[in-house]
Amino acid sequence: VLGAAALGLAGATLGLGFGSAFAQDKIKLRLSSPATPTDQRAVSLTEVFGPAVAGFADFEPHWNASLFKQGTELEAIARGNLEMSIASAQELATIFPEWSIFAAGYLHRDAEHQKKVFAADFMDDMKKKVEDELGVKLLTVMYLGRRQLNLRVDKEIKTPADMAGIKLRMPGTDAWQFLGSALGANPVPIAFTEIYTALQTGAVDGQDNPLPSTKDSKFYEVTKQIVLTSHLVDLNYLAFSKKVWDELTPEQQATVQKAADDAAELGRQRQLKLEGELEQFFKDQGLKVYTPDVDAFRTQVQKAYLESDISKSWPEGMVDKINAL
Ligand code: KDO
Repeated sequence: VLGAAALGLAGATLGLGFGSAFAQDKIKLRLSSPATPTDQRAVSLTEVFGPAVAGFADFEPHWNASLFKQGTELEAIARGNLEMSIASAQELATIFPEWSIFAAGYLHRDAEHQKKVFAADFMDDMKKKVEDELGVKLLTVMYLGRRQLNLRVDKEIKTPADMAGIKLRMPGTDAWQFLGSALGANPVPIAFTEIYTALQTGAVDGQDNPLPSTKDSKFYEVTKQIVLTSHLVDLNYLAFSKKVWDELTPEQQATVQKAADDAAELGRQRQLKLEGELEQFFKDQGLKVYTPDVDAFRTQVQKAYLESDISKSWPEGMVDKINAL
């Protein structure tokens, strides 16, 4: 038998426990996400998170929803079939309705506000419930960006009234569909990976995503205009299996936590930079890019939430606490 000693790989020389000198003893951290590998959240996780945990874990990301379909990842983690995902508040809201508060249009102001909200004391009970009841630990908040309307129709959009009859692709959960209706459109549920074809074939009249995603997934090739509604300052949570977390040593937990925060910060800075640069890119591609009557959109969207059953699931006083941060 060709032992480790024969190869000159005594564990002690590596400063590790004997067994842990071998890759197969590392923890496997599979992440599944519909994000493309060139999305800044993906790039920063690959460049920062993976190397930072490499001493004890193999980070194995699967992009383009190649391991699990969009929206099924949290359940996969809960069942022990997956270790990580880039979860949305809308996905959490399918299980814990109160999370729809973070899916509401015109609530978060910007990337810094998202960070403050995620770190606030009033989040503790909500996070703990997700850990205890779903077995998912939310490590950090990731910035996706300001969602803008991106349409294949020419019609100028000034107010929500102009959205009447527009088939707007939105992701497939109630919280997303509600936002589409609140914007005045007819929302159509379609997975992220199917958007390009849906736009190309005319199955929908438009989609909404932050500018970096619209560039990255080349939606500009099959659309004519971008309407800068900034209707949702969108976020994701880096979700981690609580079972795996509990098996880590305190040092490893600290390493994972720091790696997650560092990756999120780098992704946030890169995404913000791209958002600032991309307007010109789309104009150069021949798209119209303009700002509508944002106050009209904000007023209609906020009113829709406050008058709906959705807001009844929100913890008492939380909107005020969020606004006060
Ligand atoms: C989308 O499906 O439009 C969306 O932007 C929703 C987000 O929550 C996020 O999951 C994102 O897709 C994917 O990561 C792909 O970028």
